[in-house]
Amino acid sequence: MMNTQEIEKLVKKINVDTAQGDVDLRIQQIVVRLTRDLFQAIEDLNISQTELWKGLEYFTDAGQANELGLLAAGLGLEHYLDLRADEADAKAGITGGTPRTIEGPLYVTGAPESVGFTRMDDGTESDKVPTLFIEGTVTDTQGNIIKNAKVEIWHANSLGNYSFFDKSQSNFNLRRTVLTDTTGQYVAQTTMPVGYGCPPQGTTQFVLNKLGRHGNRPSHVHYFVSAPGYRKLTTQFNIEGDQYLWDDFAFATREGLVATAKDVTNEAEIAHRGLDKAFKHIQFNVELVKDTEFSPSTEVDRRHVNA
Ligand code: MBD
Ligand code: FE
Repeated sequence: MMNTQEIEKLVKKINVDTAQGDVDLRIQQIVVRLTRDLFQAIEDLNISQTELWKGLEYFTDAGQANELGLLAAGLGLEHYLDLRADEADAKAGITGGTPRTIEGPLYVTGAPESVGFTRMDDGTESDKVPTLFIEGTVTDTQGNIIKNAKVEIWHANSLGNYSFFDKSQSNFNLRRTVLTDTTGQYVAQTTMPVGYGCPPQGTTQFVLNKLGRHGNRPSHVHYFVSAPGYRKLTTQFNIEGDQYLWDDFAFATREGLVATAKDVTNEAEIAHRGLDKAFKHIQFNVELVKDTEFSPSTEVDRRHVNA
């Protein structure tokens, strides 16, 4: 058994005293801290050799399955980073605007772009699930409209799957970029998403099972919203009525981000949309906060697939 001081000394001996070439001091700081905390956890919990190797093998498998982003969502790491960002904003005196919530692991760059209106679905599910119209404005926190704001939207299909990751879907199905029109509005015609569930045989669900947890998300739609001079917003709305709304395995549902899908059955409104059956409608307005030189950055450098 080693005490904390001995562990501290050992870790320093291994990764600090041995340095010869250029040192990235930030990486050194993080590696020293994380190995120290790991050694300490091995002491405190008496983690066995087998347990240690199983843990490393787990990360190998999770990485090969490209599930580390999913694991970060499921273990609440991503939500925790949101809470920290909220705290940093509060300290900087930033209030108002649409709340942030996690990006999740399934964004893809390069989606088709249009102005004002976009049709997101490829039509293959039109008979299976209701059509959904999502409409909203992008404004500042004073309610002034923001023209030409970039609204990136992505969501799952009727099986809870996302295009690109689900190779059975067409390219960029349910992924679009729409710029707000001269009145600050955007309209997206799509199909009702169904909540995502972690692959049942996957590495993330494996660990969730050990914790007695499910791996389900409520039905939701993701957004990145940006405009010059404003802070970039990463958010989602989660849809009222889903059994997982407040039991999300990724903890993304937040007050202010719950949307109601209203049934529209009025014949004139159906005809006005060029449809022949009832559809669902969600209003999701976005408020962006002005950027200043004192605001904490909302840019996150994160690897994305460019499909
Ligand atoms: C998702 O669709 C999602 O949004 C998150 C956070 C994790 C897994 C799948
Ligand atoms: Fe999602």
